Amino acid sequence: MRYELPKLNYDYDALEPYIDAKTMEIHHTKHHQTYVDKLNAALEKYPDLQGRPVEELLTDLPNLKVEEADRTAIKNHGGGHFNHSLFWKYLDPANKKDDLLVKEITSTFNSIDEFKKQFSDAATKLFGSGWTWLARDAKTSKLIIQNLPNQDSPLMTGLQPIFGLDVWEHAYYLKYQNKRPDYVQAWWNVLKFI
Ligand code: MN3
Repeated sequence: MRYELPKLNYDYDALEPYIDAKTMEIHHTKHHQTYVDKLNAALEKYPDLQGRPVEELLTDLPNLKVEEADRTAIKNHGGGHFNHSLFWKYLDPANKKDDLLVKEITSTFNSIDEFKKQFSDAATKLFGSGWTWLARDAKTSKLIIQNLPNQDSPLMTGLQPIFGLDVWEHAYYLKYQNKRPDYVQAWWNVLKFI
């Protein structure tokens, strides 16, 4: 089974003016497609791994019986495929507020505003390319804000991702150029969960 680019439930211009249609189209059809293609290519030698959910590959990454160069490719492109699939899902304009999550965030970070401040701060300070995540520690079930480089996923660190913000320049440069903080602030308007 080959991995496929997931369809979006909304149009590329649905997140305007916060995320522009051109960025959405390139991000989905070029960047995400490339992660999918390269993940498929990395697994060509390993038919037994091809049908596995990408979450499993990432969680199990250190134990996969693969060559080291292929492990790196699975990490980068499997991570890219998984992270972006999640990213599109929670930007769906049809999403409803998740009251339970709002409650949990409020009790962990004191208020939604304080949470947004800490998350935005982390996303703004992340050096280079990567993602800022809200994740859950499976052992303590605590919520954590986590910065990770490249296409690393919280799954690789034993955490369960809830949502993340892509701060690679390809996610915002067309509209926001070097102004990452403006993109981070705009993104809260299209995240419908909280
Ligand atoms: Mn991206």
